[in-house]
Amino acid sequence: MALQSVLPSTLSQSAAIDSHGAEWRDWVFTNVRAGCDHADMAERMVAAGWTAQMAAQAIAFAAETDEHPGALCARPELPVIGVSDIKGQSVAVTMRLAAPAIAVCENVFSAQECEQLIGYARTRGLRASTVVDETDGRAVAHPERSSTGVMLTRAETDLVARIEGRLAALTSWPVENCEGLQILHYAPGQEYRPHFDAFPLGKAGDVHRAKGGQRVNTILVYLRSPERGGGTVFPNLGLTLRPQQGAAIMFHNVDAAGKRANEALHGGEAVQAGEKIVLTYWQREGPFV
Ligand code: PD2
Ligand code: ZN
Repeated sequence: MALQSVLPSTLSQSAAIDSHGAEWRDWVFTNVRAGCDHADMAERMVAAGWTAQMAAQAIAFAAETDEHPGALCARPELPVIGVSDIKGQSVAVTMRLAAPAIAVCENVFSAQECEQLIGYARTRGLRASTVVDETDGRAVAHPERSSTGVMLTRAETDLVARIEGRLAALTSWPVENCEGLQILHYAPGQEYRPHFDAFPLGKAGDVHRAKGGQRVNTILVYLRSPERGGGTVFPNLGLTLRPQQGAAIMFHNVDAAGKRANEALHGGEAVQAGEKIVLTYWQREGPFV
């Protein structure tokens, strides 16, 4: 009996992504990670000679796997130990970890800037915080996150634009690749249990990664320190950092291959006395629109 030409339809997804060579494999991974529309990608691939089925399999594989062999994921370069002038502010980097990259920076904001941001956030109104549902990607209220907060838009005021410009200068990462500043308030008993800021790969994260790709780096700046509790914890590193007004901690959420870093699991411990107000800033792989 003659052999039937069934090879393309029976190739596994991982074979499909390798079927047109390394350059195409990297192209598929890079565009999926950057949040490009899958239908647009498939159209481009078919125009270049892929079958629609192979293109769909290759795209599905890149979207579902944690691995991106051989490709590097761009991440902000965190500052080195020492004191530097960052747009007129004398910032001291007092702690650095190599992997995942973590930096603690003091005096990123002045006390006056912290209070001005708090005042502005209050005029905007604080609402119950949400989390990204790991199965369908929706933003939902969750007992693991009991703070209230507000999300600002980029350059919403002169102060906000100045702050964004300073965080960009500190990490050499463009403001265009960043979400708006988020300001969170924690009263006694409120917390944010350990979680990842990087979006899940695959379907649940698609809608979020479609706008600018992965959250490659997180910056937290403490605007008001609680009297007790409220530390930022990294359970997989056995590390807890104390909130200190005007200080920032920043950390990579993904490794060099774009895979979610287990060590980047982090949380905000329950405040025991006083109030904690913190600013969160997420830096994406590409332009965030
Ligand atoms: O508010 C915090 O301490 C905190 C800790 C961990 C906030 C976030 N993550 C966040 O907003 O992702
Ligand atoms: Zn977080």
